[in-house]
Amino acid sequence: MPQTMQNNSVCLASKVTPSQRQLQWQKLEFYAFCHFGTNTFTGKEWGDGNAAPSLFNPKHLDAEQWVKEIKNAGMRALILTCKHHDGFCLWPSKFTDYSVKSSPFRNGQGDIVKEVSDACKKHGIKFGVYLSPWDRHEKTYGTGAEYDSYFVNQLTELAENYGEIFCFWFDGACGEGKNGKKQVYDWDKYFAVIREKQPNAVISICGTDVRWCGNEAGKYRSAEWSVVPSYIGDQKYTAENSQQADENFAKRVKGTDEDLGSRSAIDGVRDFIWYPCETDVSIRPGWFYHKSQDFKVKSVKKLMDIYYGTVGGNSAFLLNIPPDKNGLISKYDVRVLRKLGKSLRQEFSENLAVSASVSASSENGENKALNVLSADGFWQCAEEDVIPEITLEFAKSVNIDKVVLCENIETGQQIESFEIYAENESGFEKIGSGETVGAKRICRFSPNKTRKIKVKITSYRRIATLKQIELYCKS
Ligand code: FUL
Repeated sequence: MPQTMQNNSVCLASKVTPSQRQLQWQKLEFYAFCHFGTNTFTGKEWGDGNAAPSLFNPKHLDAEQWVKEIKNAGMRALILTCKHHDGFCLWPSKFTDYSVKSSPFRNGQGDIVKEVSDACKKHGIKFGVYLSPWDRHEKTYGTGAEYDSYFVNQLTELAENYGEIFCFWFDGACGEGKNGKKQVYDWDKYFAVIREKQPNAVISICGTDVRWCGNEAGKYRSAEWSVVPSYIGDQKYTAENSQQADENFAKRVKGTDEDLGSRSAIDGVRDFIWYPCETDVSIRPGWFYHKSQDFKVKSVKKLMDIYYGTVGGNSAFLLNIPPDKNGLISKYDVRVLRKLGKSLRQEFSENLAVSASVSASSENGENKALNVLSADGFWQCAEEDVIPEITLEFAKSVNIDKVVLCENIETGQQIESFEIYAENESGFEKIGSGETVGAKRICRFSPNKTRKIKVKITSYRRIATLKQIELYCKS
C-alpha cells in the first residue's frame, strides 16, 4: 500500500468493484442509439402523444442496413427507442393501441423491435431497449400503481419476446413541469422484472449499473471515475439533472459535476458504488431525424475526438444515429459512419506491443509484468512500490503514436496519475500523462521512433494494476 493512502474515504473507494454484468458491458465500449418513432414523421423532438399512428409509415425500413452500417463503423451494440416520451410503441404491445399495429407500416402487421433485434442477432451485435418511463399518451400515466403495471407489462413483453437484451435504458427526462402529471415510478418493481427475465442486462441511466455522463453534447471528463459516492446512483438525482423542457438541451455542456471521484471530491464520503460512465450524443443536432439537419451531421474529426475522450477516457460512447422517414440511415450519416469505421481501423490496425519484452520495477506473485501483453491476467506491483514502472522494450525501434492502458478493474479503479516516456538518443522523454485509467485510457501524441516505452504510475490508491498495454501507430 502506498504512503499516499492517508484518507479513509480513499481506502473505502478503492475496495469497490464492478458486477459481472458491468464487466461484460464495459467491453462493448462503443455502440449505437437509434431514435425512431412518430417524431421522425412530425419533425418534433418531443412528441406530445397525439400524433396519429397513420403518420407512421417507413416504407423502406431495412433494419439490416442500420446494423451493417453501425457494425462497420466499429460499434458493438444498438439501443432502439422502443417507446419515446410520446408513448408510441415500435412493437405491437398488447397493452395499448398506440403502436405500429395501428399504423400503415407493413399493414399494421409490423414489429420494428423484432426486425431490429433479429438484424442485430444475425450480424453479431448486441441489442438494447430504450423504454421511456415518461409517457405523454398513456392515460394511466400519473396514477401511480396503475401506470407502474402498464410499464411492467411493457417491460415484460420486451424482456420475454426479443431474445437477449444487453441493456435497458431509462431516460431521466420529464417535461411535466409544475402543474403536469406526477408519476412516482416504482423503480424497484421495474428492476425486479429485468433481473428476473434478463439477468445479464445492465440497467442504465435511471438504473443501477451504468451512469449518465451528465450532458448530451459529447463533453467528457479529463478524469473519469467509475467509483463514485452512492447518492449519484439515486434515480432522483439523475432525473433532476435530466432534460425538463423541449429546448436545445443537447447543446448544454454543463451537466453533473466535473469531478465525481478524485480525493477531494470524495473526502468524507463513506458509501460508494461502482457506477461507470456512458456518454450519449447524437450524430446530428437532434435525437430524431430531421431533413433540415442533413448538412449538420458531425464530422469524423469531431466523432474521433469524442471516441478518444470517452472510450479512451473510461467511459462508454453511445452514438445516436437516427433513421429517416424511409426507415433507413440516410446517406449523409452513412458517409460519415463509413469514414469513421475506416479511421478507427487505421488508427488501431496493429497492436505493436505484442512483440516487446517487458520488465517492471516490481511484481506481486503471479501477477507478472508480462501479463500486460495478453488478455489473460494482469500486472500488479509489490505493495511497497510507491511509484511503480513498467517498460516495454523492442529489438528494433518502432514508430508509436498511441498508448492504450487498461487497469484490471475487477480489483477496482486505483490509478490516480501516470506518465508515459519514450526513449530517444538523449534518454527518456515524457510523451504523455494523465490522471485516471480505469477500463481504458488512450494517450495520443505525434509519432515517436523508439525502442522503449515506459509507464510510470505516479499515484494510486490501494494496489496498482495494469491489465493491458497496447501500442499503435496510424497505418
Ligand atoms: C433525453 C430525451 O429527452 C431526448 O429526447 C433523448 O431521448 C435523449 C437520449 O434523452 O433525456
